[in-house]
Amino acid sequence: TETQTISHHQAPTTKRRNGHAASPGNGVLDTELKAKEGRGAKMQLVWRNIVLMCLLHVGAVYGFTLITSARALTLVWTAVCYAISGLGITAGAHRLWSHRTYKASFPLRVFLALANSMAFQNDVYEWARDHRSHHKYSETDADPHNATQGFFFSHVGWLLVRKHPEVVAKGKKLDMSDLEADAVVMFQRRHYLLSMLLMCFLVPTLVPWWLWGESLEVAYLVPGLFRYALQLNATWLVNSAAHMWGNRPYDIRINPRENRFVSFSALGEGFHNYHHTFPFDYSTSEFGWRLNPTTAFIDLMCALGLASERKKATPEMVLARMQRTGKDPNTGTSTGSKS
Ligand code: ST9
Ligand code: ZN
Ligand code: ZN
Repeated sequence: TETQTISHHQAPTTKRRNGHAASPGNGVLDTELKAKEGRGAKMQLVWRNIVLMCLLHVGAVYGFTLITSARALTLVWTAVCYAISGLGITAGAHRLWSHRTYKASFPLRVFLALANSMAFQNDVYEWARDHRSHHKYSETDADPHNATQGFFFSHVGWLLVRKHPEVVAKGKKLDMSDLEADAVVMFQRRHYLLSMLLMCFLVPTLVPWWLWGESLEVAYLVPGLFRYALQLNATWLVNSAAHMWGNRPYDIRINPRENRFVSFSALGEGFHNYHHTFPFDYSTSEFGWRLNPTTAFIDLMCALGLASERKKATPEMVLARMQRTGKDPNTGTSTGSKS
């Protein structure tokens, strides 16, 4: 069998929400917390995912050591693949399909769906369903990558275990009818396996091999596996690091934070306190193109007539919100530390 049951609270990295380290022997505390958190306290490991994720990262580290033997054009191609697949997540699955922050024409949606398959982060429909759950039920059991369960769980652990029943139960209440009505999204979902294999592995490998005679080994391991793993980790840092480290100028009551390092590696998606406060804003930040190539891309698409109707929080709205929720009511200061 590919799954195994472990006691959730005995996971080595688990820390209590209230700051106490997990103490498996303490029956009273355990029962109390289980009742409070509504957990059956079981997590089911999915061994297939654990093995594949380990193999991917071993391959990616080996790919990293091959960078010095790659042709210059292969390195440029690796960056191009990173940018295209990144936009498939940021401009596509995230800002367009999860949050509807702007409108995209048919050709742009086709490009974004292909770019999204290149990122291999599940199909757009599934990604958006999990992401809407993440915003609506943020940091509860119904949040697929609930950051109160620790760095590892919110980073990658959630992809290695069965989902908490609350994710499925509460997720069923989400309205997904807009995506069900989008032919591009449903086509990508139907043909996901094929489009993912083609875009995430075959195209990145075959282009450098055919066009400039790169070795198949380097072509598969550098723009293929290394680029894929790097981009997965950049994305996951939004769920882990940007829910733990950084300032909270817009809403001090929530955990998501402004993290410049994450913004840089995730094409502009690290302004996470702003984003959770104004999820409808197409720019996910008040600072325009600063550390935010995704916003520049959407603006370019609008200039070309391929996108329209960008939604944006006004400066007045942002200021009013900062004054209302951005400061500690007791000290009157904005802080980056965990409350
Ligand atoms: C990956 C995704 O990496 C990363 C997402 C990150 C999100 C970041 C967001 C941050 C903001 C944006 C920043 C972008 C930055 C980009 C930078 C780029 C440079 N609601 O899942 P199943 C139901 S993927 C409602 O199988 P299990 C539903 O009926 C990596 N219902 O549950 C579903 O059936 P169906 C590669 C829901 O068995 C059924 O339950 N992929 C919901 O517990 C079963 O669902 C992988 O590694 C919901 N939310 O399995 C694969 N969820 O779909 C990982 C579920 O038919 N996934 N239902 O309708 C899996 O193998 C499995 O999902 C599992 C759980 C083992 C994790
Ligand atoms: Zn978040
Ligand atoms: Zn979001």
